[in-house]
Amino acid sequence: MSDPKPTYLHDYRPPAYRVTHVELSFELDPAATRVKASLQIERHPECMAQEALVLDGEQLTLKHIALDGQPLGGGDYALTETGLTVHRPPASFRLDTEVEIAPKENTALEGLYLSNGMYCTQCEAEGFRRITFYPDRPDVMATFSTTLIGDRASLPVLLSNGNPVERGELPGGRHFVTWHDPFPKPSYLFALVAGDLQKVEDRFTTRSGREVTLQIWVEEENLGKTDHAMASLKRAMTWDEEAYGREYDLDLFMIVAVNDFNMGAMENKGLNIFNSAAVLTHPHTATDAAFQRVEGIVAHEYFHNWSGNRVTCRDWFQLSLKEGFTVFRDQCFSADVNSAPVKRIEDVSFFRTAQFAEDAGPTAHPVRPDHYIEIGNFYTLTIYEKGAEVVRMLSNLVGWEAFRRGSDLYFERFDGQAVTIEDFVDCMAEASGQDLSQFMRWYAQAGTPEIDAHGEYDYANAEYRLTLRQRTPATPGQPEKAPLHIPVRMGLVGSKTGRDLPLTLDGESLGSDGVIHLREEEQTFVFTEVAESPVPSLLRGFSAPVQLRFPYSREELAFLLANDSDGFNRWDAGQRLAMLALDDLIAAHRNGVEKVMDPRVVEAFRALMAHGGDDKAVLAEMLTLPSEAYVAEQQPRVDVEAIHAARRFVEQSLAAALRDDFLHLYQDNHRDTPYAPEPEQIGERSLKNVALGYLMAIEDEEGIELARRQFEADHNMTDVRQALTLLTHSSRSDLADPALRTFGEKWAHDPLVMDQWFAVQVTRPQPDALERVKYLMTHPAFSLKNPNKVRALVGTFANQNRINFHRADGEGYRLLADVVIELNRLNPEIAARLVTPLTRWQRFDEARQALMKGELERIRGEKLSPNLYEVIEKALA
Ligand code: B3K
Ligand code: ZN
Repeated sequence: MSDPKPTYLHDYRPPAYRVTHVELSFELDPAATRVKASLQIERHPECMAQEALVLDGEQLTLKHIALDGQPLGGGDYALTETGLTVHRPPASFRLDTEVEIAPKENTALEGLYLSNGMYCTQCEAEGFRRITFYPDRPDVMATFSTTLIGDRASLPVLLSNGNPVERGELPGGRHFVTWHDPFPKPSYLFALVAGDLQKVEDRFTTRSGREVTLQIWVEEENLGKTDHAMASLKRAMTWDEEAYGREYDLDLFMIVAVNDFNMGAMENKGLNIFNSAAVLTHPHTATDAAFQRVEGIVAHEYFHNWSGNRVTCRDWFQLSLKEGFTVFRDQCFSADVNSAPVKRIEDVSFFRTAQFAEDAGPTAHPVRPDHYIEIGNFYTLTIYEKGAEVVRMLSNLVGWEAFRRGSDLYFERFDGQAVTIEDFVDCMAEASGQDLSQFMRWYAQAGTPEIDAHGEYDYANAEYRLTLRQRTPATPGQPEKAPLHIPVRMGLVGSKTGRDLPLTLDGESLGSDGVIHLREEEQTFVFTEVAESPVPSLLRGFSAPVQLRFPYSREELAFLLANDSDGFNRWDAGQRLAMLALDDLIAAHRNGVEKVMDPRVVEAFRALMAHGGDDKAVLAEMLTLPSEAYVAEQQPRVDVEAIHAARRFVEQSLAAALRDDFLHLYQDNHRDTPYAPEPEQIGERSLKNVALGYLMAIEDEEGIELARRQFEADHNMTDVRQALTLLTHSSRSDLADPALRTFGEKWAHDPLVMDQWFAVQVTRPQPDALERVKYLMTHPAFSLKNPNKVRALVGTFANQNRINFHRADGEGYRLLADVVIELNRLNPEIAARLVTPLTRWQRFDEARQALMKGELERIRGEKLSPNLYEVIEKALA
């Protein structure tokens, strides 16, 4: 086969033929499922009569084809590797096809496949073409009627989109159910599930009075793990009515949990399919973080019913239209129902680590890419998270009320249509009366903009002059960048009072917390009537997804950490202060000089613990040092060992200096009240577990005893997992081994808990971690065919155990490449994702660069899937 070819945005043409209605029937069989499709097709009025009908289709065996009931002869159509062409069809007609597919051979988990004996589908983005011949593109929207036929005993439950309209018995112990979905939808939202499942049911009444039945379908042993997802769903339904005026539109909403799934979940109309890890929770099996993740994902998929399903994307270049907007919606939801500052801190800290790295690497792309080889490679942090930051900026620029009007207009104007990012932004411009043309560059330019800021206080004139200079570094294919419209939310904190000073700019009052707009390459903002010399607090709440540099002194950072009225910036000041200390230590390590801890960091931490405010979850974040990955992101060239040693040194120095404070913090926040995934409890647990982490960093005897007791008390998974992690990561095998054994035996039956058992072990800083990964890959609970297992064991090792993955002998790289090569055959989407750490080779020293590139070349020597081909070519370009 020749090299896969890119698809370009500028080549977009509307479809020549539309499908208005689809009738599908499935005779389910693991090796030979029969799919009959009856498509009602119409030629676009502006298309020429000679235009052929081109349908997508992959890995399908055609058994029958007829047009308006007449079987087609060999000269009437042509079959290729990628589809089927019907020559000279009439302007309006019915096309019937019958194909055979083999779900049990499907290890890519795209299209129709089997997971634990249960049939399920994943069609986004281009999986439907592995089910039947179809114009598999999102701008073709049709109503669907689907009949599922299967063995009654082994497949008692048969589900698809919409509402069930008919069911009955068939000869040979089989039965059928027919579903009808009245809402026209693109093929990527099609779904079916068939298996031996049980349901948990609840009800929701929408505010206009529609009674909706809510069902969560799981395997029997998981029946006790659905409460939180159900409660989250109802909260999300209420929230979308209140925040966006959006109601649910069918009588039935179903969620199904499956074990083998490439992503977190999928928003199929009326039938959301979830990775079991994104829906099942129980206090004894899931951590607080997992509870919150489930809540966020349930909400995200539900919100797609409007932002994605009712109004969908014209083509896959517009992916962020639905994903960026929906992530923004789920972030706001989670902020509203939990601690808002913590949600923002968590999101930004993840974003600045992972999305910044993507933007700085060889696969950098804009929020709206202009070409792709494999769209499956574009479900990225840039499309999702940066897309959400762009929508957040829009909402801040126009203000919430205009944003809401713009969103109402968007849903009303485009309901039932497949549209573009311009359509969305135009609604916002129309509703607000603002000119958003420069803002559109955010969608077109890749790379993280950098802002260099500096300020001067003019005592005599009571003026503060703030100069901001923006620059976006070149990214692959985009050497030149134009200036962006960057909203910078800020305050000037009086250095004597510690209070926000009133902001007056060009004679206009901005209040004490205002937004300035950087549009030029360089701009100076002169604030007048500034009564005392200020410390600027810039980019409050991370008001734009940029890297902002300001030459703060450590004293100024400690001052902001103590005084900033913006919770997010207080946290950020602490991170910056810790970063400065880490920088010194990294240099000391490199130069072989003795390491000395900066006493200002110790004092700042002491002050935080003494009076750090009432939000315990925020305090826990403030007491958490930047991760090795984040520190690496801030270095011009990553020095793996120095970063690890420096961070460890800071952690241990803080623990030694503040040992009693950490001990008290632990004791004050340790509870044995029954577990609830509620903000207050979560905050207490976070704080206590951060404190325990410090005590264990110096293997304090009392700390060890607390960790042991916390593990043995077995009160909830958050506490157990943290204790297990700390014991496993300690230098003492007499602590690690018994705990791992107890945990592994106790949970051998629960795949989601075993994933955690894997992750805990492969993040060990000890030098045996790599051998452990290899050993665990032979464990009966591991399987390369299950994406959760691959992520828990190999993904966690490569992304979170930096010191061992980047071993100087290159064994970590070799291991990852071996797994990627195997997955290239089994599951290309997962293979292309997993290889990411190797693509970042430019960031490391020459010896590591050579080793990483060597492994990429070795992968390139294989017969590659388009997914991996695209990533490897970019990485080696
Ligand atoms: N829309 C799905 C993503 C599916 C991607 C598959 N290649 C999940 C989500 O964003 O909600
Ligand atoms: Zn989504």
